[in-house]
Amino acid sequence: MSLTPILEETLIKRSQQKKRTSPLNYKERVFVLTKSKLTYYELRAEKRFKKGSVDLQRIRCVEIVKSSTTIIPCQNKYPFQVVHDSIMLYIFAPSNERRSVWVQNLKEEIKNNVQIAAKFHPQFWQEGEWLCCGQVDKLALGCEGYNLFGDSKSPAI
Ligand code: 4IP
Ligand code: ZN
Repeated sequence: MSLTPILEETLIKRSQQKKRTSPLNYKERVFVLTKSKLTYYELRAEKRFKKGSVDLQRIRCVEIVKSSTTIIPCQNKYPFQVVHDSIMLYIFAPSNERRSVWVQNLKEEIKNNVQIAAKFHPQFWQEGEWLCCGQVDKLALGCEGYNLFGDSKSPAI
């Protein structure tokens, strides 16, 4: 049952740059959300090859990325962030509507996580700084309070 996909869609991701030497690039991947994981696959010759996976329990924040003043160098222009451990996974949706669907569904699945962030960065980590607050430490504490269901489009009940 937990393997049944909640959402499945081809989106674009930015490389997570887990190592200092990791390249910065953007890849089209098939994302699959289940009750336990967010997994992404490369699609080649109509076959799926798993490239990575995030345990939902490890996610600390899911939110849209405010990017009105940023150039987005890939086709999809509606970014959202999935912060897991100390890693930022930036995913780009093709429309505001699809982004909202992903963000709302992910938030629903992580709402009982123990380690939800108290603060987050509303803009990108880019070229060695946080565009929101100018901090130059990738691990710097977020500069804005994080409310899992505090979004004005979906007020807390
Ligand atoms: C890779 O670049 C891909 O972008 C990987 O994404 C990404 O891993 C790697 O980041 C990055 O080095 P190359 O294909 O040019 O090698 P994908 O796994 O979707 O193919 P992530 O962790 O983002 O999946 P690092 O940080 O793992 O090196
Ligand atoms: Zn910030």
